[in-house]
Amino acid sequence: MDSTNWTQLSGHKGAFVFHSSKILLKKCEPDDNEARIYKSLMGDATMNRFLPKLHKIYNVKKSCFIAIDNLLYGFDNPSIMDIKMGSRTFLEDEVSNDELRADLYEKMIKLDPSVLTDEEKQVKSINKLKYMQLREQLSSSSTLGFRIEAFKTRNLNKSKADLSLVKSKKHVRKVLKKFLPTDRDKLDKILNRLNLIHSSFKCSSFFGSHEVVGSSLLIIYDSCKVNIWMIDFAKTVPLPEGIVINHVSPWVQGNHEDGYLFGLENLINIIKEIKDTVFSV
Ligand code: I3P
Repeated sequence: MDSTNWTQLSGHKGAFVFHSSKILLKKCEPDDNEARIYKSLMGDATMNRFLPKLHKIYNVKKSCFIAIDNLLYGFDNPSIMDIKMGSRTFLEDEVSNDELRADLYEKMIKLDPSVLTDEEKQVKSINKLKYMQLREQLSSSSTLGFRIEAFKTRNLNKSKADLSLVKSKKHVRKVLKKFLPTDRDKLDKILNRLNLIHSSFKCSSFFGSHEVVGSSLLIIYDSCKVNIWMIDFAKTVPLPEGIVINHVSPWVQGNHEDGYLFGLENLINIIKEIKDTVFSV
């Protein structure tokens, strides 16, 4: 594999540099938090099998890069789906950021102008918290605890712009069905791996002490293989002292709940339903 047949489905443009066919360099933004999280998780024997391997951390001038496994290596023209986990996609710190942004207003106008207030329309800008909360409410993040960010198969290529309004369970099921493999063995492998991530996450001391925001599950399969990885930890942060979360309960300001396991349980159930309908006869 070379950089011409590598695919970045979503996330910040330019965040990746092709290092070799097996290794990618990812720029950690806005600070080196993601590098620290990868480093801790690599030492966690229950969780490290679900992440791309971290090879090295580079600090270049004021930027930090991580050299991680290219998850697409070894797949032949794979189908890929990025699922953003959790019912909350912003950090509690971001709640107090009231900077008004015209770029986010422009993105929201394209998505659904009816959700903007007259005042916001007048100033043609909104703050990031409002934008992120609207994205959660317009998609399935708020109700199901995950949203499909993007996917590609041999015949279909759906970007964030196509999927931002996929909200109801029925709609999510329909989109997942378009993406998922149709053979029983691969569907079973997907369900087994998701269940394993769920049980390991639930028992992990790392995830018992961190909130996980804006992280994704990446499902990849081709005609021979299927696998799922946890990626994107820029907004995975230690919980403040004295705070305990279950990753299932709804968020209210100050409780730090992220809804990761709530989303994972819903995802597993929907894929089970799809499998049951496909193989009901
Ligand atoms: C972006 C998405 C990114 C977020 C970015 C948003 O919205 O939520 O995760 O970056 O914020 O604009 P969308 O998916 O609708 O394009 P962070 O995760 O780094 O906050 P940004 O515009 O401040 O980069």
